Amino acid sequence: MVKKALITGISGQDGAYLSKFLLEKNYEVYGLARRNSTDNLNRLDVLKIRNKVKIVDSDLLELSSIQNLIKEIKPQEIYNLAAQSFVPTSFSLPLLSTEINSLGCLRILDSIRNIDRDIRFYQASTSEMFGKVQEIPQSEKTKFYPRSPYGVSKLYSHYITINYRESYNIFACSGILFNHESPLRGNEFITKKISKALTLIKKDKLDCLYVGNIEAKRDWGFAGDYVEAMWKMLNAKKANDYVIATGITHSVKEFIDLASNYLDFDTEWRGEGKQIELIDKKKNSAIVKIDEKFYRPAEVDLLIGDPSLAKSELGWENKVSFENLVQMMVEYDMKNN
Ligand code: NAP
Ligand code: F7E
Repeated sequence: MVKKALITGISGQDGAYLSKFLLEKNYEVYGLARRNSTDNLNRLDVLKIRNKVKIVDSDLLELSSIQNLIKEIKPQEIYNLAAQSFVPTSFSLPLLSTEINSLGCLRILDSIRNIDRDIRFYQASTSEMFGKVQEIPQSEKTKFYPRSPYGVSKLYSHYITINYRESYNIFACSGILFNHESPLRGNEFITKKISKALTLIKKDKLDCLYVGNIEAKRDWGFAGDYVEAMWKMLNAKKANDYVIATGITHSVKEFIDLASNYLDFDTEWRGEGKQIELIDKKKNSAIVKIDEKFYRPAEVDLLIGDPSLAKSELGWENKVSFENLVQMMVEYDMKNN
């Protein structure tokens, strides 16, 4: 029997990679997308899968529409990837972010409870729930301390997923994924912002990149590797929650250094604190500067995950290294900008 999967957030980075992964496993893939005034399914074009998935019109804010979709499609698996996922926007739009991220998840879970409790459910949880970290590295047992409305909203969906598993015996998993990136990453996230801007500077189409806190450290992996973990969770013998990470951390500054190296810039950092600048020595001009507007009201300074449970129980391992990830993103942007 061909399995059917419903993916919310199919127009996003992970939605695109997960669709490709499931299609290769011969799933019938349905993607929940909200109506947009412009075409936002271009990631599916890049991966050459747009005409292989079935797009269904809905929104995580609309309960009856979600219920109808589940009744019509009868999926065996639902992957809830839809979210207001940009941390700074969660500070400016905290209520909307919570409506989508917290109650959106509950709307799906409660629909499963009422319609078909055999549907397996994946919730896209996040390392942002660790926030001001209480332990290094962070594992499934580490205490949470979110630092943004986004992190708090995701903590609700994490616990409601566990609650529906324990209360109603639904096969519901929460994947606590650390930052994962790709050439298809949204433009406002720091990795894509760096790779895109530095390639534009290289081509003399931009003078300077403005960023916020370059000392922040993240455990960055490749999105293509991480969607495999989502599928492994839903196809395991027992539902559980897993940290998915590389186990290695790097600062934003290190990301900038590596990306500029790949682009053959000859650079050096000059100055200190918020006055620091990255100088292109050939042109003797700054190509990276700090702009305070990119600092957050509360920062997550350091994330580094311990993925050993995912390795031992799911056989999941990270494949693409940090160095290869940076190279992949820079090469893609060199070709496409
Ligand atoms: P993304 O690129 O920002 O995609 C988010 C998706 O959610 C988009 O398809 C967006 O649709 C959709 N969406 C937003 N609000 C919606 C609503 N009200 N109804 C229906 N769809 C809605 O995010 P991503 O990087 O692929 O991440 C996927 C999920 O994993 C998110 O839940 C994110 O919070 C979580 N996560 C991501 C990371 C990471 O490093 N990437 C790490 C941990 C967890 P539009 O195109 O219409 O905006
Ligand atoms: O920031 C610092 C910023 O926006 C990373 C989402 O997918 O991963 C993502 O959240 C770091 C932060 O990702 C700029 O302060 C400095 O410390 O790329 P980001 P994020 O906030 O870690 C988690 C796991 C998710 O779940 C989220 O959905 O970089 N930073 N300067 C900057 N960040 C941005 N965006 N822009 C800057 O100019």
